[in-house]
Amino acid sequence: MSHTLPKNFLWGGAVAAHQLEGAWDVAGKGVSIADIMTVGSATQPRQITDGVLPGKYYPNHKAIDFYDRYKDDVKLFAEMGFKCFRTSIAWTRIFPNGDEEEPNEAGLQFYDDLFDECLKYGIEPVVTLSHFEMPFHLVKEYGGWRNRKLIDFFMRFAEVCFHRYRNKVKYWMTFNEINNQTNYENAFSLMTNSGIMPRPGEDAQKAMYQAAHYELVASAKAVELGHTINKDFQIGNMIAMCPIYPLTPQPEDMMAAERAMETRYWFADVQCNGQYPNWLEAFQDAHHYDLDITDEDLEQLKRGTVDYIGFSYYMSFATKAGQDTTEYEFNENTDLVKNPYVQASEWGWQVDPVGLRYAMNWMNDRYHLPQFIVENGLGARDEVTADGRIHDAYRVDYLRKHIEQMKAAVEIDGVQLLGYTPWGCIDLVSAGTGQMEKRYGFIYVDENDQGEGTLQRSKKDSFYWFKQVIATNGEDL
Ligand code: P53
Repeated sequence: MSHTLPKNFLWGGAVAAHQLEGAWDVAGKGVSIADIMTVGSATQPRQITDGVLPGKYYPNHKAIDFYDRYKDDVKLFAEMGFKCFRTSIAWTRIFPNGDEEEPNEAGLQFYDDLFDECLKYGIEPVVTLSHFEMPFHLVKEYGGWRNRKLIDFFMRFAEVCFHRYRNKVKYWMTFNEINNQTNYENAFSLMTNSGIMPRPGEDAQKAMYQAAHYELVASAKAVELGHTINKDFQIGNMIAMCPIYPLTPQPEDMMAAERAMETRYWFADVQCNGQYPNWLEAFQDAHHYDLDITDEDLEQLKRGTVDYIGFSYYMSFATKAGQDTTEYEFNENTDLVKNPYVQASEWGWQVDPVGLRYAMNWMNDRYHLPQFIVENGLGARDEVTADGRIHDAYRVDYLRKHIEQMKAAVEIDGVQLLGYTPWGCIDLVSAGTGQMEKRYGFIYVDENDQGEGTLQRSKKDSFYWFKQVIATNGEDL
């Protein structure tokens, strides 16, 4: 067992197209679901509007204008010593409405240029196909992922991307945080994962299970197809990993936490093991859901298991048993409780570095696959001091503690880990709130929640710290 991180460990940073590119209607790009979400705050959810309405502020339209500034930004990533850069391909740059036959060449060219710019510095692109930014047209015309046709539209997009970038991109992921929709009562989760706005009287939980099934079939198809286009492709899933602890050692609490974990992570069971877990089949039968799941689909799931598990890790959750101690049905909207042993951020995210090591071990025991931490970080307010610097010791503290636990998981527990890409390596638009001032970056961007500012980039203290971490392969924290 290695007692250090592997030599070729992929240090880097992570972003998603819609959160930083801007240029939302440039060069043929279509309207995505991110383009119809307004700005919110820690207490005020983002509004999801029916199209782009006049008089509303949509922060993703401009974002940080990475589309025009990517050369300068990639240069800063190179200066930090990045070995890889995780981003997504905006589906609407390639297929503006999602149901076209032919892709948009200008969109394809943009990612060719971006990937070339990364490769010039020896930075390997790590690419998510679908990261909360599907074409809005597919929501309006087809009902989003409620509709089996979405599998074909997604596959057209995936095939074009795999083929076009087959010699530039080796590491891929299919759907970002596919399991966030466990919280099917949350409008944001259902929209970002599945393009679903619940209809009056609709059973949102059932709609979620149907949509997730189609996405899982599409994910498996993409894995299988990708390997025929380039056998060296490494194609992963992407899970939002928030381990769920029992609030007390009371057996019923333990059982509630167990079922909560099953409910939040069965998506990974399907993608890694190639089949639905037994409890879920029983659950869906008990609810008389009668979903459209064919034998052919189930065969497809078996043929498209992933090469690695990509996951985000920000926080842990806790739960306790409710009245129902037979079924233990977990409703993420109502069944989470505060953990008294950890502190939460201003946005209520419970900071728990040990939870990262726990989660890595949990997944390792369950899936026996390499892992890739493709998001981790602290959303916080930063202050530019009189000397023009940003002293973000709190961010360094957060990342250091998580890297320590990550190293323990690798060096002591034997987890195979491909890399570590902290989220929002350059400040960008928050997915959850649409804010700029919930910042994650090593690089500060001068822009506020209303989109005002010069967009100028500056290096925070954490920039120099992370550079040293990479240079010493995680030895000097
Ligand atoms: P923001 C919820 C729980 C965990 C991760 O999130 C989540 C979410 C959705 O908000 O999202 C991931 O920007 C996601 C990124 C996102 C990042 O975490 O809400 O993959 O797109 O920006 C951080 O602070």
